Formats: sequence, C-alpha cells, structure tokens
Amino acid sequence: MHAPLDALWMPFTANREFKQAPRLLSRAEGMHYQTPQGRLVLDGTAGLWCVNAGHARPRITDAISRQAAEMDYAPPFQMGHPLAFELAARLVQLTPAGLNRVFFTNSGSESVETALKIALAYHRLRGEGQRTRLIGRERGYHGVNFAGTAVGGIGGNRKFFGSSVSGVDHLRHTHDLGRNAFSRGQPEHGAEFADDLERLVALHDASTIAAVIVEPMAGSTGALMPPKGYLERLRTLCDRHGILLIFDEVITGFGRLGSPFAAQHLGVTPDLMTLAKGLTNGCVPMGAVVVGQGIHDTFMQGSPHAIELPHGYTYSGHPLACAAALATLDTYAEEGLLTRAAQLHPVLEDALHGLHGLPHVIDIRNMGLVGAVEFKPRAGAAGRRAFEVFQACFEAGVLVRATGDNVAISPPLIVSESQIGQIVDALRQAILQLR
Ligand code: PXG
Repeated sequence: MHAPLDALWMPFTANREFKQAPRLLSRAEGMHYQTPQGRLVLDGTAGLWCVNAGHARPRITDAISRQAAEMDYAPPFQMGHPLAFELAARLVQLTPAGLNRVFFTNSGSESVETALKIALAYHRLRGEGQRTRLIGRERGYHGVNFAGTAVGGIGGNRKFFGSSVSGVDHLRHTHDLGRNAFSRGQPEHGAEFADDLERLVALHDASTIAAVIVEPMAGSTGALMPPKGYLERLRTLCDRHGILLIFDEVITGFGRLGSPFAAQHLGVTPDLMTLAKGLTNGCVPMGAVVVGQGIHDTFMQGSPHAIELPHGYTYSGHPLACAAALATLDTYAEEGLLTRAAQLHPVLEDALHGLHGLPHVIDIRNMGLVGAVEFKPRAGAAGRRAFEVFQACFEAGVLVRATGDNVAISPPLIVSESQIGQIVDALRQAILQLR
C-alpha cells in the first residue's frame, strides 16, 4: 500500500530504527494530525514549532492556491513582485521599533547565514573589516548550514563537519539545574552568564568580534529559558563593545512566548532578528532577516548602480510563500494569536508543574506556550527516557518532541485549555511507564 521506505534518507532521524516501526502522518486539520490508518494525533508541537495558527487553515491554503494560479514564480534579483513588498511592510509593523528592513530567505538556516553575512559586511563597510569573529552560545541551535553549525552549540551536530568556519567562539550556556530547577517562567539566577562575553572580549579583543547570536529562548536543546536580566546584560555588553546582537527568533517569533516576538516579550531589542517557521504557519518554506534601519542604510551608500549586498536566493520572497505569510499574518491578527500564549501561560505552567515529583523528572520549564520536562539520564542510555515518553505519547495520540533527555511541547497557539490538559495527561501516563 505504501511506497518502500529505503530511498528516503530522513533528516535528524534514527533512520534504521524509524523504518522498523514508522510513525507516519498523512493529514492535518486544526489541532490534529491523522495517521494513514485514520488515528487522530493531537499536535503538541505545532509541527516543528511552526504551525502556530493550527493546520490547514482555509484562508491560508486558499491564498496559496490562488497565488499558484495567478503567478507561480517571479525572479527576485533586479525584479520584484508586489506581494514581497507588501509582506515586508506588514512584517515591520509587528517587529520592534527600529527593526524595519526585511531580507527574505527560505528557512531558519538561511536566515542565520544571511544575518551573519550582513553583520560581517556591515562592519567592513564601516571600515572595521577586522571584525570577523562570530560568537554563539553552547546549546544554541542556529540551523544546519556551515556558519549556523559553527555558531551553534550542540556538540553532536558539530563534530562530523570539521571547523569549517574559523574564528568562532561560544558563550557558556545558561542552563543551571543546581540553582534554577523547576523555575516557573524566567529563572532567577544566571544574569551573570552574560559576563562570559567580557571573557571572550578579553581573549580576542572587541575589535575582532562582529556579532553575538543567541536564541532569546533556546528551543532545540530543551527549551532553556533566559535567566532574568541575562539578555539585558548581553545587550549592554554588545553596545559597550560595538558588537552586533542577533536574536535568532526562528522559534520564538510569531507569538510563541506571548508577544509577537521574544524581543518585545523580554524587553530587549537586538540589532538583527532571524525569522522563519511561524512566518508562513509552516505552510510554505520561508524565512526572513529583520535588520535595524541604521545597518541597512550603511549599505545604501556609494554608487546607486552597485548591488549593495551580493547575497540572495532564487526563492527569496517566493510568491507562494508571500501569499501564505500574508494570510498567516491576517489570521494571527484576526484571532489575537500573537498574544494568546500570554493568556495561556499560567494554564500550561500549572498543568506542567503538576508533573513535579514524578519519577525521573529533574526539571520542568515553561514560558508562553513552550514547556519542557527534563529527565535524569538512564545510566548508559542518555536520551532514551525522553524518546520513550515521545513514543508512548504518540501511541496515546499526542505528539510531543524529544531532544536529549528533555521532552518539549509547543502546541499551536489555537490550543484549548482542555487540550493543554490532554497533552500533560499523556506526558504523565508516559512518565509513569518509565523505568
Ligand atoms: N534557528 C533556530 C532557533 C531554530 O530553532 C533554525 C534556526 C533552523 O531553521 P530551519 O528552517 O533551517 O530548520 C531552527 C530550527 C526541535 C527542532 O525539535 C527545532 C528546529 C528544527 C527542527 C527541530 O527543537 N529549529
């Protein structure tokens, strides 16, 4: 009935284990997936942190099919089409004041590469071309392209690929179970982790550092919430040393924490912001880099005939993606979704922290519509407990995400209170089965 599984090399998947017992999804609507057998699965992860308005929203799918019939593709180099301009203009109404120039990409990974290249080029244009060093953070995830892998802080993702981008260093991560376990929202302790930047400045000299890139909330390695005061301090230190601050908002953008962007939610404005995922509700691949006007204007000098930034993608601002994104922004606005996570924050918080005390649970974290439960690693089998919880939840009809010894949830922003209860109940039952 189904195609053989051999030909597809699946991304970030244990291919051999998967193909022994495939987990397939073939339909989706609203808060639910359906398996090919017709079993409903509640989406506790918004796909992969992207389907913020829920699945198969007719307004969005109609906009995509209308656009496909009207104009399937238009070249974005030295040509334009109206929807890309309209989308950029709409987007900057939502972003923090001052961040008002938009460069389109096709994914979070491409947004990261683009932001880092803009940072390097910006310093060069200002006569500080020696600022080439890029600083990431341990346990950060910035996609899988070369620079994103390099500034990323996940050892397992880096070790296969050599030191392909030189001149990269990392801040230490902010996860401090000793002081912050079972914090609700932002943890109290750890603002001083930002001072690690001073250590790197002392080591490399500020004049060699172009940019610091961090996720305001580190999603992929288990939803690590920023300690109170941490991002503020990082902002101050970047300003002091002339270093650009890039927020990777690929996950936190579009309402995940309770404001349109984490920058607004946490009250710290970066110089550049990378976006993807929720920009099109996951329907069509699209990313964006939003840049402060001062940075943009630095490029708009010299001969007006010159291409200011030799960078871009065949599918930058693809018409189908623009149509999907505009319909997505309409949906978010009409349904108040970009702030809904703030209302549901206490509901998720209370439900999730109700798992405190269950066997093997060593931490619970939450903010907006993000939650994570961390397990004590099983001796000799790190990560298995989280994976078994993920499997048991899937069998019980709830999709959650396993990463390391953490299970993360990030449901679509349309989730109901009772569905939050259903997700947490599935976690409870799965955790009780753990050995
Ligand atoms: N930056 C951040 C902060 C991300 O979370 C990317 C960049 C890369 O985006 P693309 O579109 O190139 O994949 C991401 C992607 C998970 C998970 O389970 C997270 C991502 C992707 C897949 C799984 O946490 N984030």
